Amino acid sequence: MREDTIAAVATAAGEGGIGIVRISGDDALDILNKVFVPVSKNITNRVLSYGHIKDPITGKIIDEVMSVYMKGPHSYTAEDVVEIQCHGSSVSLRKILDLVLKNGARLAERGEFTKRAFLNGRLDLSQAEAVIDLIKAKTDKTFDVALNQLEGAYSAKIRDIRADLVDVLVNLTVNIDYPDEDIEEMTYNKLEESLNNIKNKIRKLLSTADTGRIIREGLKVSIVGKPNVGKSSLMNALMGENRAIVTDIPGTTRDTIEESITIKNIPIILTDTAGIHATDDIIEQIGIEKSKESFNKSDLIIFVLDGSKELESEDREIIDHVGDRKVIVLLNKQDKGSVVTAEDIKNLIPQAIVLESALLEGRGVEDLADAVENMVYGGEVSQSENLMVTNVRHKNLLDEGEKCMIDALEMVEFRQPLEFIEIDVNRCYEALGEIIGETASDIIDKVFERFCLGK
Ligand SMILES: Nc1nc2c(ncn2[C@@H]2O[C@H](COP(=O)(O)OP(=O)(O)OP(=O)(O)O)[C@@H](O)[C@H]2O)c(=O)[nH]1
Ligand SMILES: [Mg+2]
Repeated sequence: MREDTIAAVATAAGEGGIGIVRISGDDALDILNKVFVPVSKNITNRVLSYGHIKDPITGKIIDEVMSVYMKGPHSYTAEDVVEIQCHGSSVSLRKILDLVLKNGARLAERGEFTKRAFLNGRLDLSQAEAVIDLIKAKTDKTFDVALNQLEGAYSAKIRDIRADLVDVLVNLTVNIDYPDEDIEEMTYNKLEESLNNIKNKIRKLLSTADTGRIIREGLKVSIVGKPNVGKSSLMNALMGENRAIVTDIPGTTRDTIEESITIKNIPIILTDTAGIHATDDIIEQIGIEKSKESFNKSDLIIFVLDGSKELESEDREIIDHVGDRKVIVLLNKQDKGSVVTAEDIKNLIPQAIVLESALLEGRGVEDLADAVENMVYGGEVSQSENLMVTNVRHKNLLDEGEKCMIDALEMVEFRQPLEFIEIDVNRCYEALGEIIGETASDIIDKVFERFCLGK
């Protein structure tokens, strides 16, 4: 079946040195020939050609451009692709796109170029998803992990586990269908070993999911504490600029301030909050409500205390609120003395990481950055690892696969019939297949809806 030829502006909105209109489909070259007049040579596969975009009806020149034709299947979509590089003005881009649409293309939907690359078998689903992540990456690390996924290392892991599952399935089927034949006897012990092995491989991937999510979406961090302890000073120190107002008047920050920053290559969504305490001031009250909200939504709390003074009831109230959450306690104002000790805090919040600082003198920020890094990469994941589960859809499917293996192992333990075990092994195989798009159907549309136009 002949597919429509699609077109869209592939570069970001706004002004730029150049802008690109991309066309993909069987008519791409025809359309280019209608609207493009090369100055010298004819159009050659994969060679940039200089010339003008000219309306074939009015004869009016629209822009001076470079065009390239990439014959399928060696192109982004695996179809014939044309890219027209014009001046990066929204006027030029709009006019060229209009002309291309008038001459036989239709406007591409979100992610339709990448969807075609997937449907044409050039990318699997997890690779296509990596394209969105690459485009949206804000830190080197996010980019590297996405690139690794695009290059197929991640899919290879999934395929490897699926190959193990196929081995098990084949053995199961043979034993179910020909129980009396003289073939390799599938003992329950052997089955147990294979299933355990698969379960462990899935578990290992899943152990990267927490870090993976943070790498992709950013770590939500809230700076909390009673008024005047140095929360805004910390915000400014971490940002390297005077973003928040700092004064010696308690209650300076009345509204929450949210900023995106990067600490040790980890994307962080940092919120400075209003000092939590009892107040009659209505504006401050609203601010404090927002502080509590941010507190509850964050992945990590940085709880700032004035370490040079005894703990007050306001500090204790916040301590109660912390509960068993992830928290770094910063004993600030060490230049004025250290009255509160790490031990005092540990007795009240056992899971806390306690650090000392004197933000006025710029002391303690580096230790804090190290602590955040350790927390994110803590456990089994290392900074250097670029193979991670960053996608919630993948995580859910891996969770499901793991559960199937646990259920199957339980049945093996109780020597249940092989037919029952096969159902779980099959389901696991399907769940992992959905990650790379091999059994997916309706989910595919959902995935591509998340793309931007022109990609
Ligand atoms: N001596 C000393 N003063 C500090 C230190 N850190 C911050 N301060 C001072 O403490 C005062 C309050 O700092 P902020 O950063 O505004 O405190 P805050 O927690 O944001 O206060 P609110 O917004 O009112 O809740 C300012 O005068 C800071 O200069 C420190 O390490 N030592
Ligand atoms: Mg403040």
